[in-house]
Amino acid sequence: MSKGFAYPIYVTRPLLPDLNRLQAKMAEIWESKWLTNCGSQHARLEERLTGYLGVPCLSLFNNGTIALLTACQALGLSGEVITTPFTFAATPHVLAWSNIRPVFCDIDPHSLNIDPARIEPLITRRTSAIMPVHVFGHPCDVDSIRDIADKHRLKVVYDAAHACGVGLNGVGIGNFGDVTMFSFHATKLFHTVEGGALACKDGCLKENFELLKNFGIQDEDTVLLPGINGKMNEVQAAIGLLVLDELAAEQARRKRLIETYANCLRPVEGVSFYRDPIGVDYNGQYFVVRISEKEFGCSRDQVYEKLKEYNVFARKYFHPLCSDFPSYRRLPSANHANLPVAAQVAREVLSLPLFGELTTAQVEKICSILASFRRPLKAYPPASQGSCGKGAADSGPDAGKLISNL
Ligand code: T4K
Repeated sequence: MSKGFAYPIYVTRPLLPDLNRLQAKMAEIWESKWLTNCGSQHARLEERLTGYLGVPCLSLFNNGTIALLTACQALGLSGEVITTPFTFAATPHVLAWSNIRPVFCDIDPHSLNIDPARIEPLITRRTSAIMPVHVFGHPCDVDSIRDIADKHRLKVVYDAAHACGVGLNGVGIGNFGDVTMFSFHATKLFHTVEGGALACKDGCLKENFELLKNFGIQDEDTVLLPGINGKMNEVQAAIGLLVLDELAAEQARRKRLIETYANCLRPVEGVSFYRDPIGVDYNGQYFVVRISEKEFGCSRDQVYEKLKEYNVFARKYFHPLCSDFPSYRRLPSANHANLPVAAQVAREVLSLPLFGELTTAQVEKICSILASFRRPLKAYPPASQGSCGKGAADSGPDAGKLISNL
């Protein structure tokens, strides 16, 4: 590929701990012959992460999705839960699997998180909770959400899949709401290959998580609850311990790259990005831009396709909106008339490559490739017939099975 990179540049790459250190860890596990069911690696990781996240209680899981499912079960959520359409599929799917109807609420045009001003009109007598997402790791308006939840006696379950290590005015992001879920998937800044956790303030709730993630088994003679298998195994936990050792350095590298992106893209008309307000300690999980077709002269879809020609694999997180999935698009709250901001944002967002191994020079090159696509508007026909690339079509099978009884 002469005009771009000679090798693919993906949106992310996992932080891989030193292989020799991993081998030593594996030898420890092999020696113990203890592979899962909450062994010593699990205990050590839980303790260290509780401190790192600054939360009162933490329970580890085999992935974030099962953790979120367990939170719904433990809190006894039912009926309807108000959430954002601008998230990964797992958020509404967890509700659907819990026989709960997701009610989609529009988002704030800056933070891209659920817009608290739009929540109250969606509350009905069936509403049991709000499930906001700290999307891309940027904190939600936690104070307004708490006020609404208190007023209507609703639970709040935060999906903080992207927000491991984020701080808000010196407080760990896992301290808001009733429960906060973190994802430790390989694509996350901190990871255990696959993994997740639930944070809460209440020791009794943590005990409930522990029971639920182990089939509801209390002891050899007692199975108290219909639980699930949500346990993180010893290999996952050991990898997590090693990744945790290297996290601060990875974050420092990513923060430098974010500054490079910001400096290079700030002057490019039609490209915008969000910076957290003062008081937010950002974790460096993503760098997301919005492409305004009107000002940039080229649509997000065209930019996405063109970047691939240069071996740059950005991602359209999160397009399509979850409310446009076949399983949900017939819900009244999924109507685009109710979600104007989310609908526009989903057409404009693009997650650019961000991981510690990238160099400043590579980021500068990605930015100059992207900026080179900019055209005075007249030079480009509308996106549907554009010369940059084809617009993505929103087609697919009709309403799916799962949602039919919601
Ligand atoms: N809530 C939210 C808001 C979430 O974003 C997620 C997950 C969840 C809940 C659920 O948490 P988990 O149950 O996953 O713990 C990825 C991740 O699989 C997913 O965890 C994540 N969100 C989502 C935003 O991104 P994909 O389908 O984009 O992943 P994939 O396989 O296309 O990977 C993206 C890029 O990462 C690849 O192009 C290259 C790189 N990569 C990926 C993997 C898996 C690697 O370099 N190595 C790897 O091993 O979903």
